[in-house]
Amino acid sequence: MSTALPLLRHFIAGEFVASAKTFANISPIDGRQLSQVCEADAHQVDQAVAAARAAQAGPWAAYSSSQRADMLLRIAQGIEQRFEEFVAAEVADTGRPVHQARTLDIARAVHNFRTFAELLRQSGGEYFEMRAADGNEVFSYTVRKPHGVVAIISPWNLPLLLLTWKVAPALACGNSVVVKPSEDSPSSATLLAEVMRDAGLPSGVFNLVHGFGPQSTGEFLTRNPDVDAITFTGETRTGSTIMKAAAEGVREVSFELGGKNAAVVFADCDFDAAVAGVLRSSFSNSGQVCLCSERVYVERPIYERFVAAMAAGAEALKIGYPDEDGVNMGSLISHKHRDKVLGYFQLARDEGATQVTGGGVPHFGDARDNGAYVQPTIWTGLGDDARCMREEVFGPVCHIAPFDSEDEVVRRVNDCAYGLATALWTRDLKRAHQVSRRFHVGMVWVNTWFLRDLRTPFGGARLSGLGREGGHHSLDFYSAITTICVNP
Ligand code: NAD
Ligand code: 6OD
Repeated sequence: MSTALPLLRHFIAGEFVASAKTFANISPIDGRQLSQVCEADAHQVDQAVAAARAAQAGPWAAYSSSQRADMLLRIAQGIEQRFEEFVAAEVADTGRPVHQARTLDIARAVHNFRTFAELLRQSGGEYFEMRAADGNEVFSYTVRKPHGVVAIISPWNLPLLLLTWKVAPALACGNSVVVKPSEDSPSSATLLAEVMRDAGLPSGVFNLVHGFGPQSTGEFLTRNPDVDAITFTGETRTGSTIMKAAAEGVREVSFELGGKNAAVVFADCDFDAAVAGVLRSSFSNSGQVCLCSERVYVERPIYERFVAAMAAGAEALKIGYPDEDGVNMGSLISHKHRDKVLGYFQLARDEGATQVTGGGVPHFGDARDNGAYVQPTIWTGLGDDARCMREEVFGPVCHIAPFDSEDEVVRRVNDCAYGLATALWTRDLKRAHQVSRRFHVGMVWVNTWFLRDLRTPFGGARLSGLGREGGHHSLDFYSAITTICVNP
């Protein structure tokens, strides 16, 4: 007896609606089809934007900032109440270990709503006094207003975490949103729409449209002239395309894009902590985190020992089913992405890399052989100009190279088109402070990685992005500020 697959629908003006056109959502765990997903056409995208516009100017505009903060807390609570459903949805779509979905992805989604509720309550305007030419004491102050309709386009690598990181501050500032999650991870966003409805968010404030990017839902959304601001996380090339669309109408944009991040390990580091840290920063989420370290530079006196320890650590990582005991790594997001990663494995060999470990596809002898797995992989021996040293792979892979001086490693790290993050491992904190500010990146970690206080600014330099979100930087992006000058 065959069971009908779930149909994931759009959420427009407070209703779940279907499309004539659909596509298959395939789990990368074992190649099983999870659901059929609707693909929004241009008309449905326009309806979502119109619903967002009407709700923003209507019922949502009547909410005070304190009422909006209460709403964010209800949404956080709604996710918590269905926590395990969100975990299951995220795991099935992406293949990540269950413990990661619990402790990082879904936990952070809850935290995103709570943090921006709190920030909203604490945020205020600016106030200045000056004496005018006639001797009068005039004062100026600022007020924040929503932009109106914000389009949020998100990737598949940390689906709910990255989506809610933008939805929470956008709603906090009084905007309505139209969100388009990645076609490769549509499930948790659909659950989020149910949570929004059940939390009592006015219809039309949160709209969800599923589909692809070019010549599909994503492009229709960015081209809609009634969208006031666009926030996007994804590939640099896509960001560039979206920027062209946003130029029409001079719309606000915020971009979190690709990276080719470095880890720098000085000889005075806590060796075991550095090995554990770089294993994490290279292989977490199967290397599919924009902040992952694909270039590792190690000071020469500890280079050979470090490479050996990394190889042993990578070989000890357990790849498997998301709910297996002790599993460290799941699958990649899709077979298409695996083909891209395997293409880089081959390119590295062609470019003359020494493959220290990995480089292939694990064999399981069960349904996982239909999944999208690759081995954690370490290369050495590539020159800094190799394509594998310059292009983002976005898989569980790093290249380890030796260095001899601080100036040399700063120059090599900065010789990169991207500028997202660098991780530094040293016991010398004076040096850490001095070196950190020399990197042309948005974020430097010292003796840690991916530790994020949501109040801090987040974003990239160069091809890694435009603008900053996080804390009041998010409130700044998601609101328009008016200055009012009063001569009393
Ligand atoms: P992607 O750019 O292919 O897709 C991201 C989203 O954009 C998807 O929803 C997709 O459907 C949509 N899209 C694609 N083309 C579009 C178009 N022409 N118009 C409108 N929408 C379009 O990226 P991806 O493969 O989903 O994600 C991986 C990339 O994201 C990596 O490069 C990674 O570094 C980057 N990333 C960056 C950050 C960061 O914070 N800087 C965070 C996560 C991921
Ligand atoms: O921690 C965050 O809020 C954030 N934006 C992380 C980005 C991870 C990239 O894959």
